[in-house]
Amino acid sequence: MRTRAAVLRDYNTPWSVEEIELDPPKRGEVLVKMVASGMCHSDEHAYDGHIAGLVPPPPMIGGHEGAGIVQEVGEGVDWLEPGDHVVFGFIPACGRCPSCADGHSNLCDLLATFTEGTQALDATHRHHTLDGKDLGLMCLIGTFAEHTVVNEASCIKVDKDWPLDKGCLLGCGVVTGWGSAVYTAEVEPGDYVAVVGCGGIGSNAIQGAKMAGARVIAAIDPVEFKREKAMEFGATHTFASMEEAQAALGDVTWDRGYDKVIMTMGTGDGDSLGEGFNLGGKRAKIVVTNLHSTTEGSISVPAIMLTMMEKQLRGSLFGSANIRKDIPRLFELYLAGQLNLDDLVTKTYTLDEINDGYEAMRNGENIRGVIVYD
Ligand code: CXF
Ligand code: ZN
Repeated sequence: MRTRAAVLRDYNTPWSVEEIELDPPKRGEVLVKMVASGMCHSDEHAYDGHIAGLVPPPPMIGGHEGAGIVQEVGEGVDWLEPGDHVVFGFIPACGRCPSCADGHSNLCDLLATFTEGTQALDATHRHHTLDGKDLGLMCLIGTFAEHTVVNEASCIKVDKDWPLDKGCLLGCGVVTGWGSAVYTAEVEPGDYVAVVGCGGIGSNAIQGAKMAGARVIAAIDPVEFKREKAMEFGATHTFASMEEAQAALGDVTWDRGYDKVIMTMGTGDGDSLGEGFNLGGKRAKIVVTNLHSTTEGSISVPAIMLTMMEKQLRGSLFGSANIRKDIPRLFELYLAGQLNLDDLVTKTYTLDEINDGYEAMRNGENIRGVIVYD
């Protein structure tokens, strides 16, 4: 069939919204008509080449935070049928690999296929340009498309009454941020928490820290609008920079430092991580959720403090969460009024407006831009 998608034709060139050829689903695959897709910063990293080697090279279809309606299922898919509503997990969960079996499906072995962005079944492509070139898929899903074909391992079935234009955010940003606080940082009642970077991930780290009972949540971001939103999501203090936060450690943390520091900047870098590390106190967990460039080879951390203060540096992928447990769970928290998804969506766009959405991200105007399909 023919459909339309936003294709990255080359690094640092605007997303090309074009007709593509889409093959039918094979065994274990599903054809989905997209309803909505969040515009995460990681697609910007794919665009600018910061995570080259981790995601498919151009030409590729972007987007990894989406939800839609099943149109057709391939052979052997017996738990989904046309009409079912699904949210995609940006990391598939095969259920069979050691990580899945061990309860860490966010590290599913299918992650190894991210680099090529081919189908998990047979390492071939279902998406092609009209002149016959294969198109890789961001995170094996490619949600910047009106229709896509994905492996069933990426699908989470949700109730048909639940709003997919908000639920799409659960596929990456919301669970990643919330889980960074709740699971990776293990925020406890009374904790002093710093969240560095208050976009789509950081806003949800703040919500997670609040839900877990943090006493202080310091939101650190240079953009005033994001600091204002952070207060609405549950921050108790705001700072324009880590330097400012460092200067206020005496006032805010009795000079003890933060118990948890969660790094959720647009792009991480070694020096910033060092600054974040220094905000932590004794036994602090410093959580690295934001992506650093794949070419970065060092970080600036005073390693002596790993020993003398027992500080802990922890990485976090998808907030150490589990797509099958946490996507429905957070959707229910939203429906119960306990998690705010509505205010995460600053602006909606059509697929044709995708470059405007990313321009707004670069200008710090959006917490999340969301593409809504017809
Ligand atoms: C990233 C993780 C690395 C691959 C691309 C997606 N996470 C979420 O934004
Ligand atoms: Zn993402």
